[in-house]
Amino acid sequence: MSVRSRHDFEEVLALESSGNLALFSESRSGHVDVLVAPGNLAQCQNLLKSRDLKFSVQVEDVGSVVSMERKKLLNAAPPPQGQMSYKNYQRLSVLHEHLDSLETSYPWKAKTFIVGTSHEGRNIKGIRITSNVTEGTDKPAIWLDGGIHAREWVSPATVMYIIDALLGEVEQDKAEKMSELLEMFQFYISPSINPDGYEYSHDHDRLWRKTRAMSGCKDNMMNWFGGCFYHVCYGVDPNRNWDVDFGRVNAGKDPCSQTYPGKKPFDQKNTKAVSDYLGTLQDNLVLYVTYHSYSQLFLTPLGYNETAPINAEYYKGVGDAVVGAIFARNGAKYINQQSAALYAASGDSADWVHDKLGVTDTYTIELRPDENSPIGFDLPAEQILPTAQENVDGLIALIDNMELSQLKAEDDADFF
Ligand code: 0X9
Ligand code: ZN
Repeated sequence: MSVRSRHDFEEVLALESSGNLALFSESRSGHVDVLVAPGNLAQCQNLLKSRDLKFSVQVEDVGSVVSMERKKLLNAAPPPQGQMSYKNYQRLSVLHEHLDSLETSYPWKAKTFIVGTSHEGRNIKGIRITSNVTEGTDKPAIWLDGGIHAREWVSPATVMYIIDALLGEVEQDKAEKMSELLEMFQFYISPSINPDGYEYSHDHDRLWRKTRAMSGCKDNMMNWFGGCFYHVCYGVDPNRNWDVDFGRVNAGKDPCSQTYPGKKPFDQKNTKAVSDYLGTLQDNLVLYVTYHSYSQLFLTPLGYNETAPINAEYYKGVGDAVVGAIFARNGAKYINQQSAALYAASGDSADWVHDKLGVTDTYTIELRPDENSPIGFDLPAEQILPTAQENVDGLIALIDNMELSQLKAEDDADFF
């Protein structure tokens, strides 16, 4: 559906709030995808026409596409215990067991850690990778995370592949480069930082985005007995829940909304745990990258404010190097732009690390498919591998071109 103005978008949000449709993607270059239940179709079409909102049908029956994927997944055997496969999307237990097995295989390079636990008690697991992981070190730290949005399945898969690449399980022709990176940096990587949502999107609702804690009453309406007038809402948008410009823009007021930021910053166990952990790394942290899908974008600071930052030229240079490297791998075109140019949104993780931890290099990457894809979150499993591969190359280009590497190159030049 086309959204030509903020006003159009407000109309769509109002239709979401009245239960006529569900927002399916955020608004991207003048359009937004919405999901309409069969029973609401006629009424919804009339409402859109009466508001002069232009629309077309992208997918007639989303349910059948999702259930076909589900059937395929149920038929596919999971990889043997401890192993990973990129032929299919994997459950949380497969990701976690693979991290454990990597720690066993590479005891001098890899050590798992627990960031914290989720509302439903699942571990938020991570792996620290560096050349001398058994010793304490003051090396600059790089944090990568995936899966903050539940339905963006290619994100945890890509982050797992990056872990495998750093350790030489895949991309073996890059062994020399990887050992250079592990000499210079310590990587902290957590592939699934919204584990309740991720599992829920596998078991119950493929298109679930948020966390899973009870978040309030529909339209904030309570009844006389202290219950909800309409119904209870679940989940908070974990990428609106960070303590930066909280709740100001692109953050739903209704607890049932897809972008509901929560009652207050960090009231979700997962965002609290991840931000606390990041805080402990502050002195060393030089790069933060969070992987989302979809639209094929490399998003640079800031995301809550469209004003260009003073170092816009620097971000342009880094981003161009990244999208160039991504393109060179498999020919996929990603766009390099300021995060708020997609849409301004308050309370996201990259902005918090940027503003509150004072890290210059904080980026959000929107993985495949491109923005015109009809069911963007449901990227066909055959595309997991190329997506992951191009993002190994993208990450290397990012590290090679970021401020710290440039400073180091200058130091080395002075030295000789
Ligand atoms: O809306 C989001 O949180 C991200 N897009 S997604 O479709 N994966 O949900 C984009 C975050 C970029 N940040 C800002 N624009 N602030
Ligand atoms: Zn996302």
